[in-house]
Amino acid sequence: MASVRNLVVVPGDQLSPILSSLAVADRARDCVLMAELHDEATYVRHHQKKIAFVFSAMRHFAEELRADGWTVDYVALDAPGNRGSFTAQVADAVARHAPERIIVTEAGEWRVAEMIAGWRAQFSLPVDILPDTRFICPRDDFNRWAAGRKQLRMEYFYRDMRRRTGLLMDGDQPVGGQWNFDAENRKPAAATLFMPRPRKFAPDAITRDVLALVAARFGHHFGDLTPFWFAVTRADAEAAFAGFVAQALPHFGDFQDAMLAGEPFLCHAVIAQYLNCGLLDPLRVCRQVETAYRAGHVPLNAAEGFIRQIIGWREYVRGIYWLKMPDYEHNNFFVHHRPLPDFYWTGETDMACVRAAVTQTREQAYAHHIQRLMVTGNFALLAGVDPHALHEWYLSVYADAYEWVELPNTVGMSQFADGGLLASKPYAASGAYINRMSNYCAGCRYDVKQRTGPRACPFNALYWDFIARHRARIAGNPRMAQMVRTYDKFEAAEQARIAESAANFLAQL
Ligand code: FAD
Ligand code: DLZ
Ligand code: SF4
Repeated sequence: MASVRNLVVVPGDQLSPILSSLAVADRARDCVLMAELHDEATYVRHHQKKIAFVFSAMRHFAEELRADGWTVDYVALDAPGNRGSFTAQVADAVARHAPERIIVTEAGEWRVAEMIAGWRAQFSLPVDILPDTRFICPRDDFNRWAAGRKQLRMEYFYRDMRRRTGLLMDGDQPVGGQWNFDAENRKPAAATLFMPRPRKFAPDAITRDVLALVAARFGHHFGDLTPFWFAVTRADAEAAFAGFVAQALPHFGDFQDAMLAGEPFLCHAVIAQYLNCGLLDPLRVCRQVETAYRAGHVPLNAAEGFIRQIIGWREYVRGIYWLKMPDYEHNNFFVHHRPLPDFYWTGETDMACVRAAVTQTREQAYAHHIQRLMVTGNFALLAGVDPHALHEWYLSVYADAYEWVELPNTVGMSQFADGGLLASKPYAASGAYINRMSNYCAGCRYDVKQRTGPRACPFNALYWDFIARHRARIAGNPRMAQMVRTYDKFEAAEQARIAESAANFLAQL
């Protein structure tokens, strides 16, 4: 091949035509490198659907770029000589194309950023690492916002993002006179609710090839590969999002925290996998939601709730990740070391709520936020599971999982392993919460009303045992102190029954 001026490296989570690396490149003289990598599919054993989704979306994006006049050097997983890592593939591409310079948009994950940091010395070439402008808050801006603050609360960061983007603002005031309408949200859903469904897409020839490849190479990984219905092109991801806005968004706020047996998606958008690999643009989807609100199609609590998840939580956890890595992943405030129970992989447990979350995770590579936070996350916290083992599980099993977003959600929000940097209190709850927000308990072998004994919901004794075990660590937290006082009022015999029930349950895990 003729030598090219610049080699533009595009990883599998940067499938956006507006990418900063492409913006500075010249399609007439530069070459884009994309590679399906064994190392990236296996650094944790990703769900089969996730690997198929990423590979197929990459292949479709390469087609999109070629149609747009770019030269793309695309290395498929089974291409002869594919050495399986970013650095090895870049080395081979440098040998093939003899570029003058490498250009890359900053990596989404610390691990990959470390590899890229070594390229300048390794290849004796200039390497331009450009900011990822798909995020609304540049990393430096987040660091400046965080500097000197004792507590990094999302709500204040979110208000700044509203002002910065102008989303749902009337001048310098929030639309509706309030920043946050969560008080109107959090309703349990009834089984009779009209249930929107995420738009599903039949695999085309490219996806069918990928499915065969993934079955052959990664068939031993967790998760069902088929039926495969994710969008793998920008156009289809946008159609899926338009379907959400029309059908589910009006109820998004109301039922955001609800769970229903047999309904994995409820009124959620099911778009994180598209946002995180670049098929959808975060700011653009928020603007579409604002337009739907201003046109009177969706209520304010739904529009505000949705926009907060994206310009608030999504941007905020990314800021925390880059502020605190690499140490953040090893936080373990409660000193929890229990291995992850097997039923996180098999779904074989009598706890109906956990079984439902794990089963749909295996089938769909998806569970919504409350299932992740208040079922699998909550159980792990109460049972004292090692937060790092849990982190690797969440990173493996969801189609939308990338470390920059998964890690702060797991270590910070779900496990409180950072001691409260991210969350104001541990998201620990007894079975009563799950019973209030779902209909799982009605079909469970355990009794959610019983606190102790062999038929009692395990979340109950584990919850009070968690309070007792960690009282020294949590009593100073104003939002937990009340629970410590309640525990203290239990009779000694009840406290002993709680300890015994929890110990019996944990012993048979
Ligand atoms: P919706 O509920 O419809 O929300 C819309 C969008 O808002 C999402 O697509 C997502 O982009 C954003 N969003 C919502 N909540 C969060 C949040 N807490 N942090 C960041 N963005 C948010 N999200 C990921 O994208 N990848 C992950 O690997 C991931 N791991 C998680 C692990 C745990 C333990 C927990 C508690 C949450 C995790 N989340 C993760 C956040 C959230 O659960 C998912 O973004 C959401 O369930 C994706 O489904 P959805 O697209 O239907 O979201
Ligand atoms: C998640 C993922 C997977 C499964 N496979 C690839 C791949 O083959 N090639 C690639 O370029 N990227 C892949 N990715 C995304 C990366 O693992 C990683 O999450 C991002 O590059 C963020 O730094
Ligand atoms: Fe889950 Fe307990 Fe309800 Fe069973 S009774 S579904 S274990 S909360």
